[in-house]
Amino acid sequence: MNADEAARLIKNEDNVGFSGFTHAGCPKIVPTALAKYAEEEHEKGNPFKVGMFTGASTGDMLDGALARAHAIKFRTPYQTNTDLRKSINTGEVPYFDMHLSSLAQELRYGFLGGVDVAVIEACDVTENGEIVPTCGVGISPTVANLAKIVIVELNKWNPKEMRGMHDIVELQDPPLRREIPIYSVRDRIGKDHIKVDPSKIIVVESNTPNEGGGFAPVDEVTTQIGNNVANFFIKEMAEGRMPKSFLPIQSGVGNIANAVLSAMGESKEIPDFEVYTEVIQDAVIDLMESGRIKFASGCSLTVSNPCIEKIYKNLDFFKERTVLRPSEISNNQEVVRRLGIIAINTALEADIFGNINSTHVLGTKMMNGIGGSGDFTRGAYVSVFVTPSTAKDGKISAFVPLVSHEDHSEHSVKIVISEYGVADLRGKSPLERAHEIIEKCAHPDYRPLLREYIANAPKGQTPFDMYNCFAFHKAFTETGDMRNVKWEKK
Ligand code: 0RQ
Repeated sequence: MNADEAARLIKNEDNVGFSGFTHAGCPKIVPTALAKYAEEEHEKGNPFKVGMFTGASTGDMLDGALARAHAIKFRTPYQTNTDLRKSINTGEVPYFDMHLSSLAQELRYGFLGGVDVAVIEACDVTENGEIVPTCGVGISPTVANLAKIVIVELNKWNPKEMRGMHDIVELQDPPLRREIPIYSVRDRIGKDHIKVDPSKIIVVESNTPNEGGGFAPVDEVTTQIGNNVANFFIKEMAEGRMPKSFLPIQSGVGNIANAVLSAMGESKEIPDFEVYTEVIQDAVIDLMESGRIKFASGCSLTVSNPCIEKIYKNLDFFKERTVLRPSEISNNQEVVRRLGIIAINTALEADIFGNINSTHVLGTKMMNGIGGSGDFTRGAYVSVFVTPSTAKDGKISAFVPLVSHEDHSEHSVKIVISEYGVADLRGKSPLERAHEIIEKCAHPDYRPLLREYIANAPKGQTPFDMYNCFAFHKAFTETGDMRNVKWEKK
């Protein structure tokens, strides 16, 4: 079929599962055609909206196009698209933020309604129903199995020789679930394709480039954060808290995470290492080429277009060193805890006790979502959160008396790192943690204010002043700068 015909198989109110993870591996021409179809229906006065299940965020041709067409009934899990974010924050699109590893099983459990149609980008599809994904896997095996119709967007921009890079498996559900037999980053436990009943497959051919943008260049602050992370791990090894052979790394998404990985790769004292993560970003590929990263297991190749073109030109080299898994495996807590993953994720905001807000600006507006950060943080050998000490030219402190939204609690967060230093929260009481974060990580402009908050708060296990815990946020909302904080007297 062509994309327009295939899009018309999707009905108003259907739930649609899409392939991919970030922009990597997402279908493009069928969602674009679906958005056009929705607009045509709206012009005729007909309702047309679909529920959307994805692996993580997607490209603009999917999330962006459907948001602009006002065609989204419901959306889960992670997202990063500007237009979709606007629709969520105006209240137009109901959005359910959840841990990425849980979505596949919750779809199978029936917690989120059925999956009517799956749209899967593939580099190959066979007559007997074998579908080979492209550079992102996400929830594809599950939505392909659950859906009544599977639209395969066969995108020739991706070489079919990618076959062999994936390790596709779906978990058995309780009470029959067994252990996941991954004992090292390199272990493969599944097939090189997704298998579905061929009678439900529709193929749409395409030749459409990826939507992979680049990263912000590394600046002084991100370089310093990266160096602080690398130095922290060097010290951990020297003091015997980290095996000398090192442990596999998970690193989050975005500019800071990319810069942190580069810094770790450049450090001469950190041995060559492996990556067990969800998104494999450009820095991993560069370090693989230089030999610093020996192997990467992930859910997607979330790389810039020049980088994916480089991978496709040298596929044999990268296939030997990379495996792409479904998100329920790449982010699985059982495997994370067994392998002893070092989890490094980025916070939007942290409080002085070590609670982390990864998702909500000023407690209200959704940024991206929790993504896989919770999947890795809770089970990690050591969980690290990194953040610049301030945002918006110093007007926002990343370190506040109380987070305005909580994604990761003080119980899961071990280390916090800014450009100023490293706060080690392990084994410390809330008050000790507060002093550690204020003196090591907060920006010097904000340190006296945070000390004042602690000094004036009621004493107890956790110094918590209900009259002033959001005074920084109030100052920013009223004056545009958290430094203008005024404490409320009681
Ligand atoms: O705004 O874009 O207007 O300049 O937030 O911040 O510093 O560029 O950082 O690109 O690394 O993203 C937490 C969003 C960081 C990301 C977050 C503003 C800041 C800037 C972006 P501008 P940076 P990054 C696996 C792991 C959650 C999920 C996760 C994220 C913009 O890392 O989504 O960890 N993490 N997944 O100015 C208001 C604050 C702010 C603030 C920063 N306190 N208040 N604005 N900003 N701090 C990935 C997957 O699951 C797929």
